[in-house]
Amino acid sequence: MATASSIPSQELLDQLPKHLHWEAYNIYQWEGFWYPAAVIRGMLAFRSNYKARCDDVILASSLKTGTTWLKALCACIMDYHDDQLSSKNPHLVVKTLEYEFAGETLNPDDLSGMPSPRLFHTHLPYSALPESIKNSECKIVYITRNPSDTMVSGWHYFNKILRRNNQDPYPFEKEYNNFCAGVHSYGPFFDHVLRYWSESLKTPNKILFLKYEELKRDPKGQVKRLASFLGQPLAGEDEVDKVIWGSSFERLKNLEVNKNGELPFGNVPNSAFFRLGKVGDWENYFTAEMKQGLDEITRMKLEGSGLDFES
Ligand code: PAP
Repeated sequence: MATASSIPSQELLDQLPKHLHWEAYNIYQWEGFWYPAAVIRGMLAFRSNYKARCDDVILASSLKTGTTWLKALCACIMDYHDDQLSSKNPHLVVKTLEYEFAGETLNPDDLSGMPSPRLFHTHLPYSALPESIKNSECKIVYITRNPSDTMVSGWHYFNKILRRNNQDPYPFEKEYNNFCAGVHSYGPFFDHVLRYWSESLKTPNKILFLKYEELKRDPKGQVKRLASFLGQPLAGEDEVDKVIWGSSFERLKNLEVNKNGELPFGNVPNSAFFRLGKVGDWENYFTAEMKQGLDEITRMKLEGSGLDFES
């Protein structure tokens, strides 16, 4: 198996466009998207080693758009009688593949020995997925969120994990500018979203496109849609309600397992994934000019795509 430790070399990384993320570490532009070095290494190992099965389910998202929620929802739907979420953070129940490959915690035997259907996640853009995921019959579920709330959520998250020792918060305006310029981990946000959107229009039986705000507004309708897409239609309203409660922010945030401890990859506190869980928090942070600016970028980027966001 190609390991993630040495490829690409630091020498090669040094030739790429780079940006100092949050005064903490470099992110590099690779094939149009920005990543930390470890993620590039994990992505390359993932691409050369992952063999999709036709019944795999791959969840996909850019950062802070509802990943934790989608992992929990799918774990509830696909593992209905075994509530793993009560004792494990959703990110340990459904692993993010490029992180696993970066940490070399997955080997071919682990992967090939897993029973079907396998459920995984990736933050990678569509263009960076392994060919076997694109070409097999496996399913992809993508979740996105309005860009203003995504940006605010990311600012809180990185303050929590990168500014730990009573440091001042990272300037909000700087993060806003980076987000608008597309220079952030797994960015540009709009390129990430639009490619999955257009692929979902071309192959709706392969890619389901979900929005955080729609899940909030119509959880029953969206959960039924998700379960049917996964080939696991829920038997009745009770089952739908159980999935909604089992994966809910209110439940997960208050579980001991999510109040304490850290994830192994990046030493991220489990609690960092559960902050507010609402639509529209941007209003508490954006100036009128900021909202107007990001709305204008959103309008230009989405023009003609048929995609829109609620905020
Ligand atoms: P990730 O990409 O790093 O995995 P992700 O889960 O996409 O993060 O985003 C975290 C956001 O989802 C947080 O939003 P906030 O900062 O605006 O509060 C988090 O609170 C929210 N979140 C986590 N779990 C749930 C859930 N079960 N239901 C609704 N929102 C959730």
